Amino acid sequence: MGKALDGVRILDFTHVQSGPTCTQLLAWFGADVIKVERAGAGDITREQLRDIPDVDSLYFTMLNHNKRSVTIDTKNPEGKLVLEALIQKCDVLVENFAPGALDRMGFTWERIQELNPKMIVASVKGFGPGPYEDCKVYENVAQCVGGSASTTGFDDGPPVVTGAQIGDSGTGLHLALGIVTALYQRTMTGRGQKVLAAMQDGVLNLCRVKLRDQQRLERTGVMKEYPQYPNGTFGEAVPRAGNASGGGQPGWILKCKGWEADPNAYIYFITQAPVWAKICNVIGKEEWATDPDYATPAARLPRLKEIFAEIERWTMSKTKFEAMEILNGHDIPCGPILSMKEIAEEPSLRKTGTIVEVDHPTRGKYLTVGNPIKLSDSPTEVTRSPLLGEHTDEVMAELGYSLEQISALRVAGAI
Ligand code: CAO
Repeated sequence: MGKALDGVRILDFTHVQSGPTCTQLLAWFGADVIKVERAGAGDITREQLRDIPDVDSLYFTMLNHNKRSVTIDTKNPEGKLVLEALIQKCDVLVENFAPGALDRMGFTWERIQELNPKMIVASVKGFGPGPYEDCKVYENVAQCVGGSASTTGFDDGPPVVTGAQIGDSGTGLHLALGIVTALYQRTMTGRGQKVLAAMQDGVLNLCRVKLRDQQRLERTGVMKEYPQYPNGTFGEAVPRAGNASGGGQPGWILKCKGWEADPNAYIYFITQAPVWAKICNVIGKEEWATDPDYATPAARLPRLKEIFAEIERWTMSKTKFEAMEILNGHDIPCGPILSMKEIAEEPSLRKTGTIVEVDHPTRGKYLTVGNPIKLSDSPTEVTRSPLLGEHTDEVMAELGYSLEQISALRVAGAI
């Protein structure tokens, strides 16, 4: 079966996490992703957080599947010529260098346009145009400047970053959407364009509901679904809401059987209004279904702490999986807190290709997260990440270089 992006060639100038997640997705959709790396070193993540000496780290292998790797010194004059040849041959250049690095290399937007007017140039940067546009940015910086950290954690503690890589992988996802959109527009205009996904913007987009709450707070001074209500105080900015739900159906994380020993013996419980009577039945508080103090969502809001404490008395008598089964039997939305160990071992995730075992020539077998987006006409086969420079000769030959030219460029240190 063909792939959605068959025939699309990506010059992948990305490193670390944000850019590589984007080009990995494009590779999974069928694009030919040619990762350009620095000879001898490569993407810095190849050697970061290594668990096996001298072997590409899981950090690298899990972000660079289905790509080819070529090593080019893009600061070497002859290396620049090779890069020019690649620019002429590819449809999209994706990069997430520090601001200005591509220009300093000599590959400005204007120069790239001269070489290939159809080229789409897609970039991840920390910030969009403005006072911070020249700053380097990593994941947690993005979470802090995008509104996530100030709204995550508990009210009596400091801001907290989340384990979900919303700054890096989240922005990579935004960039991938920008790229396929630009490719679609190009089918009509015939022209390339610049695509920018700033990490601050990407995180803020994912924190959209918190900007909603900022405006609600300014208008009403209080947000009744927040744990600060009714006894705490609200300041000028959206406070940290602990484990409260970000939507209109109050929720909280509750202990389950075994919580004393197991840090993940918890369940997320949502007191969804349409199933309130069923919740009351399950936890043995049938009278709450009709008691005016508990029967309506509005009446429950000032009593959420008491209500969740009562529900927790019930969840503590069940394991998280028992609770999940019973509650779902009544259509009550909930979710066990799954550890990474449990997720890695979950057979249904293996079956759908969301968790995949991959074989690597120097590392052996390892687990990875496969393509989370499933296309019925473009199935994903996850293949291993490339070794550093593994495809240099192959790609050079495709660009029209002879064996002698390739040897000469290697001697010159260009590749
Ligand atoms: N040949 C020769 N030189 C190369 C090369 C190659 N193949 N590939 C890269 N380089 C050079 C670049 O030209 C740059 O040189 P100059 O500084 O002289 O212009 C240099 O390598 C380093 O690039 P960098 O500044 O991007 O790398 P860094 O490690 O200092 O910074 C990072 C890393 C991530 C902070 C920065 O790239 C950045 O802010 N990127 C944008 C935001 C982003 O994506 N952040 C997410 C990172 S994941 O948490």
